[in-house]
Amino acid sequence: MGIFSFLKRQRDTRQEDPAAEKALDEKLTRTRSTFKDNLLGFLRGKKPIDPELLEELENQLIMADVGVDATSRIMDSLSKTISAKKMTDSDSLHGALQEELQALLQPVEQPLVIPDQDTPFVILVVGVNGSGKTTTIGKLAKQLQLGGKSVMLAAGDTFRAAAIEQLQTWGERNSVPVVSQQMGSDSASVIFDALQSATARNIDVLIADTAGRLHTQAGLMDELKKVKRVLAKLDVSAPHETLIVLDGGTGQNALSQAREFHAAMDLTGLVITKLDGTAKGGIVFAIASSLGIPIRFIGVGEKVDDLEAFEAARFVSALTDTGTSAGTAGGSSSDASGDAQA
Ligand SMILES: Nc1nc2c(ncn2[C@@H]2O[C@H](COP(=O)(O)OP(=O)(O)OP(=O)(O)O)[C@@H](O)[C@H]2O)c(=O)[nH]1
Ligand SMILES: [Mg+2]
Repeated sequence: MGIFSFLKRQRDTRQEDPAAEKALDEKLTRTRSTFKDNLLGFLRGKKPIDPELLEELENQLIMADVGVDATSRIMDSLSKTISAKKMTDSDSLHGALQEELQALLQPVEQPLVIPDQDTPFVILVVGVNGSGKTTTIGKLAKQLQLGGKSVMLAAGDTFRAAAIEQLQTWGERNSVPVVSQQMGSDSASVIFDALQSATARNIDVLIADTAGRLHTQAGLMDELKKVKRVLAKLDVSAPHETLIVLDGGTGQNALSQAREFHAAMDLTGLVITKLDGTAKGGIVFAIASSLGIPIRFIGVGEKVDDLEAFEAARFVSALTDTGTSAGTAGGSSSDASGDAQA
């Protein structure tokens, strides 16, 4: 993409979507207040920047779930900015911190772009129990359709009848076909059939649900690897996206889940859900810093529209803007595109 279209898109998003920006802000309210009150509250007032203050900031970042790795990166960079800009009081740290947070997230802001191709683009959705996989699939199906794509769902969670029904309900809600077999059937075979059917019907995107599992359950992880192998028999490039759905409320646990699933499945994207809840929000930074896997979307509620393409600047300002700060996070570079599903 050329610099002009980049700048144009940036401008379009900023100018035309204040309502969307406000909505994200509101949905993240609880996460936002946890993050802000605990982390940023103590920066208020003109305290001198001294080693104690920096140590306290470091502690606050760790307590906000940002993690040791990301925290040390942020603190190193912040220290350099403090000396370069000769900053002296804590008020001025707010904007500098916003910039650091955004810089950390920018590399993982890589929207999911579905290319035009002759065969279905296959998205395999994985993760632990209850992280929000099936709900995210329902939301994503709607977004993709709005982006002009035809969608089919595969009920690859064959463990529980309720799981199949849940996906069927999302299918009905969005008027998209759902391929399923009865409970207890082989997950890989359901997804294989679905890809055959999607190919025959010229479907643009096939999204496959899978049962929640722990990375420690070796048999179940093998089952996921089998899904990949079986898909490759029909299309060597499938799945085109292996998406893990992580519950943002589970803190550092989400990070280790992502790491383990990545080792087994070569993840290509992440969705972090439940950021409308009491999640501390910092986990997003920890994951970005430690794994570098693109964050495609964030989940900010249970409704069909509560899925947002991940945008670093918007996320940081939603989390940290105080309304009075001169922080710059909302205004600098962001490939804030509306084509998450273009
Ligand atoms: N508040 C909130 N709730 C969510 C979000 N995403 C999913 N949920 C809820 O989390 C619960 C679990 O969601 P599911 O989509 O069933 O999770 P799953 O990963 O498919 O679960 P299993 O199939 O059991 O592994 C449901 O009650 C969802 O409504 C979100 O972004 N915010
Ligand atoms: Mg499910």
